[in-house]
Amino acid sequence: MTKGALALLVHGGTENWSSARWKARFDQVCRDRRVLLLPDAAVDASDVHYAAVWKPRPGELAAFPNLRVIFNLGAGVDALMADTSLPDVPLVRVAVSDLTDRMTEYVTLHVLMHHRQELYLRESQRERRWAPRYQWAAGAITIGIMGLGTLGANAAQVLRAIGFRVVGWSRSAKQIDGVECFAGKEQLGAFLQQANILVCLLPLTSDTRHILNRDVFARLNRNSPMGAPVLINAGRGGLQDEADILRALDDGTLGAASLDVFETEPLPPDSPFWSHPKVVLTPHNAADTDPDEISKYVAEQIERFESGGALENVVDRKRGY
Ligand code: NDP
Ligand code: OXD
Repeated sequence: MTKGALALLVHGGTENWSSARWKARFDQVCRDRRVLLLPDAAVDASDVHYAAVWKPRPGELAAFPNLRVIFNLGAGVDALMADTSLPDVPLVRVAVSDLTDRMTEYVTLHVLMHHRQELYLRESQRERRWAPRYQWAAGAITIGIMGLGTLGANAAQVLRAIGFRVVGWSRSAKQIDGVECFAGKEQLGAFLQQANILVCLLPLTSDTRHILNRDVFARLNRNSPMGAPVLINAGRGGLQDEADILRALDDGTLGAASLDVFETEPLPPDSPFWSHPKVVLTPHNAADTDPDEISKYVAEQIERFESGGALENVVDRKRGY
């Protein structure tokens, strides 16, 4: 019996989202299944049982009447959740150590960069100024992590092992060794008032949109040797109020920001973030999904599903993540 086809729809537009590269990897791991790179005129939509997607266009997935599972080729599903015609089949997201480790690298790099006063030191170097400032210990800084899921929990543990104090905030209560955990709207204030560096690893949902706003920045802790608190956002651009970030940087409410994600991506050339002296900007590449790892992850899930096993990392559509 021929196996149901897998449709591949990737619209990332960057090197990592080269559809030819993803197709080659899926062809290798799905040896006895047809992998159809869309848009492809020769596709019979009824043959498609699985879709592996990144940012499909709204309505694109509704074209497949026999779809059984949608695999999002990344961790965040906000783009899919915005598609009102998304077929009502299980939606699986990426949660694998390869991606988690990449994100933890990004978070650790940027936390250390601010903690070790890199912006000041690079400026001193450019100006040929030998002017060391006192360097405090990691234990003097509290990192507040918003989102204690797959990514946030791992970053928390690594930062803890380096010696930072770590507090975290999530929707439901959590227990993580050595990390003081807060949950829900009622405990947001208690969480914020401890954080010197705020790391955001939340999903973008109707509850979290623009959660990184002036009110939140004003409630962060300013009593560490760093003085003004720092924001690091690698979740989604829609989590941040960008006008509020700029105002907070300019009036000193925030001391600096590392931003990997933006409301509009690619970031427009005239955005003030490009040249802001207190902003460390990266082009949404904190944690790439690797075609080798993720094609294997999808192929294994399909095999298990077809043998009657359970899918892993299925999105809760009501929660939106
Ligand atoms: P998870 O679903 O594993 O974790 C999400 C966390 O956020 C959970 O702890 C959840 O709480 C918490 N959360 C969700 N909604 C709320 C809320 N309203 N209030 C408080 N806490 C909330 O996701 P991941 O850790 O795998 O990924 C997080 C996000 O990171 C992705 O959605 C994506 O947007 C982004 N990302 C960015 C990348 C990049 O390169 N920049 C790469 C990969 C991901 P609870 O535990 O109680 O459910
Ligand atoms: C993801 C991303 O969600 O890369 O995986 O942004």
